[in-house]
Amino acid sequence: MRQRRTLAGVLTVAALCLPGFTATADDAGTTHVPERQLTDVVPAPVEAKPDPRADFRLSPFTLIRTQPGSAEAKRVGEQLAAVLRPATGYPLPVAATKRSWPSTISLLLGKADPRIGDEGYRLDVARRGVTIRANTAAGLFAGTQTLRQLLPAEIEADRPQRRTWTVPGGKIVDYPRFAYRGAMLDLARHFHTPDEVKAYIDELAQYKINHLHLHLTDDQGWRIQIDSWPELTTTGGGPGTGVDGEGPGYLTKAEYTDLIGYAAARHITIVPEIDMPGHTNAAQSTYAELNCDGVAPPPRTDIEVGYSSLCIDKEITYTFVEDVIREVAEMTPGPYLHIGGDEAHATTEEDYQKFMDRVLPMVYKYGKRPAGWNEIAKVDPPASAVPQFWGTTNTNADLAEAAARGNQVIMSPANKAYLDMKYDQNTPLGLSWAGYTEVRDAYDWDPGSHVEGVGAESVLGVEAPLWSETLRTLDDIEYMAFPRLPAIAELGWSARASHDWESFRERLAEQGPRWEWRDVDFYRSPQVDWR
Ligand code: IFG
Repeated sequence: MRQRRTLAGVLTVAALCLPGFTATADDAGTTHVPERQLTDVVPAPVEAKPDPRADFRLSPFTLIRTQPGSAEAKRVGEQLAAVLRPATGYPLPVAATKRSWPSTISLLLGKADPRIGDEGYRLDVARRGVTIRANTAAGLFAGTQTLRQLLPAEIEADRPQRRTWTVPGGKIVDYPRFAYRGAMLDLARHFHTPDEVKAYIDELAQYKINHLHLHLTDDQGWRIQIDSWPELTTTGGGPGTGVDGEGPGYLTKAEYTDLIGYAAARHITIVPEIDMPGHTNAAQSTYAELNCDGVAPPPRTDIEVGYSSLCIDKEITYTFVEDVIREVAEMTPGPYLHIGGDEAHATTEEDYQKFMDRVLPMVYKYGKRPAGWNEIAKVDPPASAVPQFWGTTNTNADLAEAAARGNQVIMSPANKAYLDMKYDQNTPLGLSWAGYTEVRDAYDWDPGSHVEGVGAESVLGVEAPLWSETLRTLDDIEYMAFPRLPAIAELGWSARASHDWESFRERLAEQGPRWEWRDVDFYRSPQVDWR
């Protein structure tokens, strides 16, 4: 219906453009009800107190103000401006200044609620402006992800949209339940390019994921350049490598380092995985000397597992492993180095123990904290090693004993968190060995009590692995990851007390239009009433 252009209407529009004037009542005088509610955020914030009288409206005069003297805070401000400028068409200048102006988004460090720790934040939305306070830039960055979700979905457009940009008024205090909130991408079965990985990182950051585990080596392909063993990538990552021979592909050291920086700017730590002593056919088909009989097996492009093993009794095996660990550690600023350890069915228990007894100390020697799939729990690893649970049961004696010894566990149960599991029998991509996993399966479990004998105090966090046997493109990654990755992200971040499927599925439905604006090729699960 065409609005009558009354004088009052014109005056209201003019007033709206005045800096700092944020009408919460339209010309009919009713309270302006924003499309977004303060609680419409994934992951669910710890505390959210709406105040409908305090809606903030972004305007062409809005300034983004950051903590003076903090380059990191300034970067968060610039990143926020880069997100908000395209769809609003507003200049949104970023300034490091103590002065507060009408219509300001302030990103400030310190004097926030002591509960928020290193990654939490406090978000205050008022008519005159928005303030995000945190103890670190990571906390400010988390707060800006929440602010982004509080704006209408059109904010995700890449060109100006003619509409008002209202943020619902109120206060949020928010901080994560678990320190480690991860996703894993398998680059070995199918190589995904640095640009595809960066696009995935952009999506992960919006759900407060803070670790990306890269599965860099396996039977089908070796995907990380190692100077001391150069054939690993030129052959092991060369033409014809990967499932169905889809290769070539590997990360040069420069590309790996660039990915590290790209992730770090979004407060995501890269966790590299060199899988051993099993899942090693790419290395062994490249270097014959790595085989007990000195004969290189043929390259493999099928998806069988458990048939390969490094030669446990040959010294060159440990020279190889140490060279690889050293070079990967040197280019990885993050604290973790994942050594795999899964499905070593071609390695005897005794040899597995022998191998791990020699290799785990190498990880520490090069300054890293070892992680490994939960099979490493059986070798009685150092208490700081991190077993990653990928089982489909709720019991695992070795894991419970490791937890009792003080090991912290990453929870990735394959029948809940494996994003390569089909949604149902009609899903064109993915596998189904752990069963079908719909959105509710990914959401309705508790990492803090999932495995008997592994209580919340023994859980470092959660991770959603995406194995790439059946994936080829970024669309494939997005189809399998969305909408289940946000479910795992909420389990990692939100308070257990707020865990509620009905609330989550409502909030997830609000994410749909945002994914559409961003061309995220998500699965429209029948369990969600998509907008
Ligand atoms: N298990 C294997 C992966 C991958 C996966 C596919 C682990 C730890 C099945 N190991 O998961 O290499 O093939 O769902």
